Amino acid sequence: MPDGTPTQQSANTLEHFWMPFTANRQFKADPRILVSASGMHYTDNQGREILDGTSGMWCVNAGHGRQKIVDAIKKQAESVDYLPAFQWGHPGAFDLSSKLANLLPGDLDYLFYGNSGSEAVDTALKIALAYHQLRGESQRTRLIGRERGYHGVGIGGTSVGGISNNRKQFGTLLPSVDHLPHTHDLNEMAFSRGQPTWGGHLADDLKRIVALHDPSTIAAVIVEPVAGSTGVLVPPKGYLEKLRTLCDEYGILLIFDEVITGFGRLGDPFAADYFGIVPDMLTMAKGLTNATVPMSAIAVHSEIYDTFMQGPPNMIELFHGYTYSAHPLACAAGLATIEVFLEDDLFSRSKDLAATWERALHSLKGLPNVIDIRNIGLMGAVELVPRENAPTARAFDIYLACYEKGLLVRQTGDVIAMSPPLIVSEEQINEIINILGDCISATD
Ligand code: PXG
Repeated sequence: MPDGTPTQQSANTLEHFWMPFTANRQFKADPRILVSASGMHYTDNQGREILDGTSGMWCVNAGHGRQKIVDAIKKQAESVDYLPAFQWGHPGAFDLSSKLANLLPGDLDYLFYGNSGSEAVDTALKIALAYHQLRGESQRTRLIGRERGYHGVGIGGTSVGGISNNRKQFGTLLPSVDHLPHTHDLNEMAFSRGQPTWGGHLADDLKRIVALHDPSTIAAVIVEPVAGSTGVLVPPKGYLEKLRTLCDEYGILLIFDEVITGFGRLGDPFAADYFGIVPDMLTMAKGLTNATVPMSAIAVHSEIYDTFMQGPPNMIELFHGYTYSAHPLACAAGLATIEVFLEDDLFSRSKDLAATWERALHSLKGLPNVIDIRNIGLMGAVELVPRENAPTARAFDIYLACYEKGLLVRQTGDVIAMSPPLIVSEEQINEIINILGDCISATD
């Protein structure tokens, strides 16, 4: 309506919400509406319980409706709801930063905040460019991502990302970007358990990129330690180690995008701990607040922070930030999330469950159309043969069938991906795998 008054007709329609990364018309013809969540389960608007096999979207790592986090958010909203993020501080922001610095490996001691993984990635890329400029190497402007990488939907993250559907609608994107090859090869690594033994040499492709562009033009390499969105691509043995060595050799910053792998997904606070490799910057989001309040963070090496702290002390050092950077509600949620993780030993829980998860997942080998199963920590994926002339349709049908049977999984391409909350029980792992197995068997 021109005057903005909702009509009777539109009040209850699904029409006006333009849903993200969703086939809007298909969804609105047959909607799936979730109305509440607790622990390991959602409840839909028909009153059915849905077992959460994906922690929402890789983010509700401590399980739904954690009272301590809810209470902390409430308390914060009642004391300071908001304050200017630039030139003002509140205790929660400093407290959360100190706690994260303690939790993070190596000298990743300084935290900058955004509200989403996408903002964290674009922030990290901008910090990389500014860092080199401050050091007198302003020609280092090239950013290296990886095929099948997902780094959110900002213009920077889309540019370094390696998913063609996410790129093709948006023109040329950033100009100075190149991509490493992805690390997945079904001929060499199908049904690997944990890290594949083949493929470490693929990191050497960075030498080719460096030879083409010259190292003096490259600012940063960004990778997900384990690629999540494109279907749990586990890094081959030796791959991340080699990337670290090459980046050091060429003066290139290494950024780990831990938006999915952070906060206990692999059985350590971060994948950097799990693999024993410390990047120069690390992005996190999702599990940071158990997904209750949007928040992301970029952890930087102290040497990077110190490089920015050289000019006159009254000058702003980094012309970057968001209205909601370190939002008080998000900081309260982040602090309470860390407490819940420590109280319930959730940072290491994936390690305890990884063998059970791996065994259960790989029991699906041999089911119709299954061409790969892969896992690490509490992440797992089952890849299916695409239907002729209908790529992704089989996995989508399986995804819908799982929902009908009360299980939430993720579908990406012809892959079903899973990442249950870290509070999952062994019985629930079996339930997830049994439902998924039944749905795979029942789908043509
Ligand atoms: N980096 C990584 C590694 C991610 O996985 C982002 C950045 C962007 O985060 P935001 O908060 O801007 O969405 C992500 C997000 C899926 C799925 O099903 C994955 C993500 C988001 C939505 C769905 O795989 N990852």
